[in-house]
Amino acid sequence: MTQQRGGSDMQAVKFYQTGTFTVGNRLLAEDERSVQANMRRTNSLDSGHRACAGCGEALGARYAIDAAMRATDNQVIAVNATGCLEVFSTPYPETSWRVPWIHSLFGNAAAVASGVAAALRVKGRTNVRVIAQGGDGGTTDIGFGCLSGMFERNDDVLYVCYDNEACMNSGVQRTSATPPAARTATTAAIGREPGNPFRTGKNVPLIALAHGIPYVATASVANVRDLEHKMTHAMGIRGARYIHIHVPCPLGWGSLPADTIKVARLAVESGLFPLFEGAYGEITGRTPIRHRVPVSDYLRLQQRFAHLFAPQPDTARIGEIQAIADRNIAKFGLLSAPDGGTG
Ligand SMILES: Cc1ncc(C[n+]2csc(CCOP(=O)(O)OP(=O)(O)O)c2C)c(N)n1
Ligand code: SF4
Repeated sequence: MTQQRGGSDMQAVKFYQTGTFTVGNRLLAEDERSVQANMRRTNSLDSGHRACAGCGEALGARYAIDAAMRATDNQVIAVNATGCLEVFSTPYPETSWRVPWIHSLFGNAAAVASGVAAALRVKGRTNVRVIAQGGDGGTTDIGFGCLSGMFERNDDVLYVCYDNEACMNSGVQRTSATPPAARTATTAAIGREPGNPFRTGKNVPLIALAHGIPYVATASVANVRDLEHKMTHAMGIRGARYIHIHVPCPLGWGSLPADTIKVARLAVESGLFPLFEGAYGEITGRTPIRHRVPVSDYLRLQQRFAHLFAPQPDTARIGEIQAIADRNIAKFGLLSAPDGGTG
C-alpha cells in the first residue's frame, strides 16, 4: 500500500513479521513464547564474537544458555572446554559472554564444572547452577573420561555438547562423532573407502543414558522450541544431566552459511539426527519427524559429502547412510506422535 501525503509518494508500509517476533509467538500468551522471542532475554553470547558466518555452534550456545538463564533466574556459571566456542567468544582481553564463564582445558570441562558445583555446595550457594559445555572433540573423545566420572558421581552439572561432528577449531579433524563418509582434514575423500570409514560409531547420548543419570536429551538448532524446552527441563533437575545439540559448521561441512538451519533440519527430518529424551536409563520421549526426507537431501548440501555425488552417485554408500537413518527412525519411533503429545 502506498500512502499519499502532501501530494508526494510515501514509502510503502510492510507488515512483515521479522526477527524474533514471529506470528506464532505473538499469538501465544507471553509465558508460552520462546526465550528467543523475548527482547529482554539474556543474549548470553553477545554480538562481536568471531565465529564464522552461519556458525551453528554460536547459535546453539546462545539458545541454550539464554534458556538456562531464564530457567534459573540468571543464576548460571558456565565452564567452557577449549574449542571453537571458547576461541571465537573470548579472544583475550575481550569476551562476548554475558554470564560468569570459565575456560577449562580441552579435555576437563566436566571435571572443572564438578569442582565449581562442589565449591558452590560448600558455600551454600546451591541456587547457582553449573553448566559445562564443549564441542564433540572435547566431549566424546578427549573429555570423555571426565564426563563419565561426572555422570557416575551424579554431580550437579548440566553438560552441553555442541556437536559439529569434527574438531573444527584446530582445522577439521575427525572425531568419534564424525559421520561415515564425511571428508575431514584427516579422512580424505580418496581411495577405496573415501572419507570417514563406516565403523560402529559412538553414540554419546545413549552412553550417557546408560549411566542412569536423571536426564539426557538430544536437540537441534533447527528446533528452537524443542531445544529450549529441554534446557528448561534440565535446569529444573538436580544431579548430572547431558544435552547433545546438533550444530552445523559451514566451514567444516562445506555448507552455505545461509543454509545452517536448513541443513540442521534435514539431519533431523532424514532420521540421521534423532531427537529424543531419556531419564534413569530409559528413553522417555522423542520428537517425531514432520516431513521425512531421503538422506541425500541432507548430504547434497555439504561439500564434505561431495564425493558421494560426483563424478557419479555412489549409490552403495548413500544406501548405507540411508540404512542408518532408517534404523534410527525405527529404533526411536520417529514417525509416530510423541509420548503424551499431539505430534
Ligand atoms: C590436550 C590438547 N590437545 C589438543 C589441543 C588443540 N585443540 C584445541 S581445540 C581442538 C579441537 C576442538 O574440537 P571440538 O571439541 O570438536 O570443538 P569445535 O572446535 O569443533 O567446536 C584441539 C584439537 C588442546 N588444546 N589440548
Ligand atoms: S569453524 Fe565451524 S564451529 Fe568454528 S566458528 Fe566457524 S562455523 Fe563455527
